Amino acid sequence: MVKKVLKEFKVEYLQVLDENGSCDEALMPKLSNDEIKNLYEMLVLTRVFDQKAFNMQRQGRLGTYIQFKGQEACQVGSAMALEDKDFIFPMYRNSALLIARKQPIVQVLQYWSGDERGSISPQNVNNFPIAIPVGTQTVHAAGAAFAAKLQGKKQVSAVYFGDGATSKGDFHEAMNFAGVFQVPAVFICENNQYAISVPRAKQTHSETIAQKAIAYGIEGIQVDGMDVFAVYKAAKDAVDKARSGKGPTLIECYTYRMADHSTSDDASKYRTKEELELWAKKDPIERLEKYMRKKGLLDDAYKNNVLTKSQEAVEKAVTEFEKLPPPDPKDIFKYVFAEMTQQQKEEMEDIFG
Ligand SMILES: Cc1ncc(C[n+]2csc(CCOP(=O)(O)OP(=O)(O)O)c2C)c(N)n1
Repeated sequence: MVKKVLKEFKVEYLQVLDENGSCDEALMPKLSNDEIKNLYEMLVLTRVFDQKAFNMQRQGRLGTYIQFKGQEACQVGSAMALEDKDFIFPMYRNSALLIARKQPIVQVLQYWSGDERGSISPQNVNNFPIAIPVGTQTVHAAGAAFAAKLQGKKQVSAVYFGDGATSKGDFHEAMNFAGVFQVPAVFICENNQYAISVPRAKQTHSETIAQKAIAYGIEGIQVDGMDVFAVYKAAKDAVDKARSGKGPTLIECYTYRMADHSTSDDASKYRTKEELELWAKKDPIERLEKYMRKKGLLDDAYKNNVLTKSQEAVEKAVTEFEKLPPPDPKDIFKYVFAEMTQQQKEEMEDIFG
């Protein structure tokens, strides 16, 4: 009997910056001091936004809101690796990604108040609307990437999803399609350890999410998702690879949701304070601050200035948002399909005359 040894299901793990802010210089991606500062400023801005949006929901000034606290580096780091012309396919936890991709904060607030106008992408930036159904955006991204390939356009599709989404059929179909047709797509899984209350260990028996790529003949890598340099490096490599026609990549960002699943959840019912404290030590912003302080890129004055400026920018957007006229309720019918069905037209007529 001939025994064949299959390649081990192992994938690379990448960390550049550790919890103490010490950097592995050999792995450090090429970033200027200004680019490092831009990353830091975006991390702070998005965290300030997240807290403000949460507070507004509690005050009844915003609809259901999904926090991303803890996951900023996954979204900000990967956004920086993309060009404006590239496509992003965000999920509900991606407000930080949208802000980093030039979606005005006013519009992100509009989205979370149920105003469809919040989903309109700025000119010259290809931001798709947020997907609420888990995993559906993965197939959209594979399709858009295929279209770009057929049209000979050097555009990359980046799609974002959680660990839970990797149990969906959509994920399988998208990964399979992307592998077969070698489309220019980057699959970014923010493995935040939970799908609402379902812990990752009950979600999949795979040791890593990244290794799922092997089954589709795609390259997979696991990165420290609390390390903005590691995320940026893996994303940049994957985006460059996709753009040069060398196919898709799956990046698993190993991270943690430091907030509840949503404003309708209470995570203390299914995870411990100790666990949260353990992950808080890995905080992406504090880690980068430590590094920047050592490098002479950050002092207290700069840090306070970044915080104040971020608060001002968010407050300005909130004021603007709250002055906007409410959306037309007919929009509920108008944007489900490209054109309204007869039934929708009748329902709209019944309600609004
Ligand atoms: C198709 C579909 N099924 C179920 C839900 C309900 N639901 C909302 S969020 C969620 C968990 C998703 O977890 P994960 O993919 O890990 O992303 P995370 O929320 O942790 O970022 C579920 C099951 C949904 N939105 N869509």
